[in-house]
Formats: sequence, C-alpha cells, structure tokens
Amino acid sequence: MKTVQKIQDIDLKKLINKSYGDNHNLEEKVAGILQKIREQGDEALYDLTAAFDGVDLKGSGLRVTDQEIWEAYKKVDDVYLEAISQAMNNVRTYHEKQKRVSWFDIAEDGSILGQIIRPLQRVGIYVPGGTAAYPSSVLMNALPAAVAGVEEIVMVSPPLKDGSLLPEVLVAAAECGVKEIYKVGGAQAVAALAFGTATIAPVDKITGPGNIFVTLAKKMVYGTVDIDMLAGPSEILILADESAAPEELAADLLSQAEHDRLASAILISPYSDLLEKTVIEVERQLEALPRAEIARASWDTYGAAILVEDLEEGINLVNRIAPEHFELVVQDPFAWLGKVKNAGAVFLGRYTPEPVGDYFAGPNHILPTGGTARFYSVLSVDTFVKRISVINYSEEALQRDAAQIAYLARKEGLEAHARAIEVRQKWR
Ligand code: HSO
Ligand code: ZN
Repeated sequence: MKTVQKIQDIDLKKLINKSYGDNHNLEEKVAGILQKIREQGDEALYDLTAAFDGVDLKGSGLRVTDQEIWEAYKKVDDVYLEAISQAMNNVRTYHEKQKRVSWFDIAEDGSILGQIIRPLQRVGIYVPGGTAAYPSSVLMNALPAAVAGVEEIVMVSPPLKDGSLLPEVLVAAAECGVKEIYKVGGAQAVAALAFGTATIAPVDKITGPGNIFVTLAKKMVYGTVDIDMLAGPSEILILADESAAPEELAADLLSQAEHDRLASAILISPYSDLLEKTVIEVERQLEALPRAEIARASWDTYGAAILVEDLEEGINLVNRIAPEHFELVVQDPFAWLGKVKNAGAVFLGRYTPEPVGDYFAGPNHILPTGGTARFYSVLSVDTFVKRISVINYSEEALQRDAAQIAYLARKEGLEAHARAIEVRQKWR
C-alpha cells in the first residue's frame, strides 16, 4: 500500500515527469510519417491506416458517409441522446459567455482604433480512438468552435478494426453540426489536416488531445497551422481538509487514474489521518473497478498522498505542480480560490467531483497537463478566433504625430518609413 509522504520527501519531477520532451526516436518516426503524407497524400493515408489501424479503407473511402451517420443514430439509445443533448446545452451556454466583442474607440481628433474578432475558417478536431474515443471530447472541441463561428469543422478519428467509428462519437459529432468526418488517426491524420491531401483540405488549426504520436505531430506542424496545446495524460490534484470524506476523495482520485497508466492522482492535506484513510480507501475501491489494472498502474507510479504543514503550504505546492484538474475540498473553498495561480480547472467543494466537469457542467475538459497550466489555458472560444487590429488615423492626428513617427523611423534607419509619413504632410 502507498505510504503517506511528507512534502520534503517528494520528488515532484518524478511525479509529473511525463513530458514529451525526450523522444528522439519517436520524433524521427513521426517526422517520417509527416513526410510521407506530404509526398504521397491520400495513398499514404490508406497505407498507414492499414499498417497502424489494421483496416483497408481503399474500397469505402476515408470520409464518413451520411449513410454511416444514419446507421450510427440507429445504434444509440434515447437515454444517450437525452444525456448528450443536455450536456451540449450546458457546454454551449457556458462557452457563449466567452464570446468576445469587436470594439472601436473614437478619439477626439477623429481617429478610430479598434479590434475585430474573426473566427478561424477551417479547423480540425482530433478525437482519439479505442477506449479513449470519448463522445464528450467531441462536444468539448466542436461546440466552442461552433460558438466562435468557425464555418468548417472537420473531425478525424482512427477507425476501429471493422473500419467504423464508434456510433456514439458519430452521433455526438452530427449533433454538434460537424459535417466532415474522416476515418484517420495518429500522426498521419495530423499531417493530412496540416498539409492537405486530395481528399482532406488543409485546416487552419488542429485541436484536441491524442496519444504521443499525435502530440508530437501537432508540435511539428505548429507554424504551418496553429494548435491548441500539447496535452498529455490526465491529472487530478486534491487539496483537502478534515471536512473531506476519504471515500469521496478516493473515488475522485481513481476517476482520473482510470484514464491512463500515465495519469496522475495526488492528494495533499495537512491531516495525516485523512491521508491514511484515503489511501486505504483507494485500495478498497480499486478492487471493484473494471479498469483496475490501468488505475492501479497509474496510482502506483504517479499517485501520491502528501502531508503538508497547513493549507497555505498545500496551495503553494499546488501552484508548483500546476495540475490539470484541481479539487479544493475544504470547508470554505472560495476563501482559497484567490491563491490559485496555476491550474487548468478548479473544482470547488464536496459536491463538485471532477467528472461533473468532464461531462456536464459546461466548462471545457480539454485542459493543459504536465505542468503546462503555468502558461496554457483551457480550450475555449478564444482558441478558435483571431483578433485583428483596426487603425484609422484622421488627418489631424497624422499632422500632429508625423514628426515623432518620422523621427523614430529614421532612428531605425528606415527612410522610406519616414517618407510615407511625410509625403502626406505636403497636402496641407
Ligand atoms: N478527464 C479527461 C476528459 C474526459 N473524462 C473525457 C472522461 N471523458 C480530461 O483530462
Ligand atoms: Zn476524465
């Protein structure tokens, strides 16, 4: 069983050291895949899908047909449709609030300065395959893009062995208004979205989490297209006081541990009794989990119960770790919120277990991991828009500022800049 550790005995780097920094072999492989797609387009997509996913799509094609969507609807039940539609409402409503407005300032001299917001035109959303093909992630990608006003939302996801995509994933995509879906995954899908092939037109941005191949590919195509972030395995970090219930804390830790062997689940508290009881609870609950094997691997390597002096020290540690999900299970969570500097999302109080956010409340579940919450933000409507500056100088303003602008231009040795200003002074 895991032992409770004191803060000074913790090797933080080990706990969250899952960064994709040192992957030279894989990087070479991924670079090879990108190159192949660039040179051979669709043909390479078919080849690599046969090689990696074990499916030959040459007969049926890469794109999901209306017929397949129709078939998918027949396979899902009403309870699913109702749950997904309620979740969609919540997610859409929340993201509507993130919309920014364009603005213009009119100065007394008649000049107008402003900023206009424009959606990206075409974006690609990546949905992982296999047991990580989450319909909820379709919503979390597609709805903010739709709210932002993106016209073309393209989805890619690796096919199952029979050449299909999960019906729940297809239905979620259709419900969100995604009209272009391709059965490709991995680095090859990212490459196709970035460079384009005969079948898949290139996009402006690629979002959504994936495995290490996908993540490395996103890193490498950044610049050709934009990306949302480099996301790794899930994490949960809980800061709890004596008001928390070990049974609930253990359940929350396991809710993230079951995602991935590399997921991390950490509990921090000044109460050693609470830590010890929770560790025992984790063991007990693990026995009854269908994905116990994955959750145990995660808990054994990247799980921790850490004793701190007080909540103040606890929150400092949280900020150093910069977790993806941060649960504040203390008596007065709002009193501590002001001290949170680095976290992807904060879950306050006993009645906000992390899965509330994964599926339903409204905020996005595509979040920075691996300490990158220091500089990345949660996926949002902002992910899908650009800001464009607007400048309209009046004659009065130009006459007033001309000398200073020309002076600065000449300081930089840029005479033509200065003359573009001064040529207009001759009008007077
Ligand atoms: N917790 C995951 C998202 C997710 N959970 C999808 C369930 N389904 C993000 O870290
Ligand atoms: Zn989750």
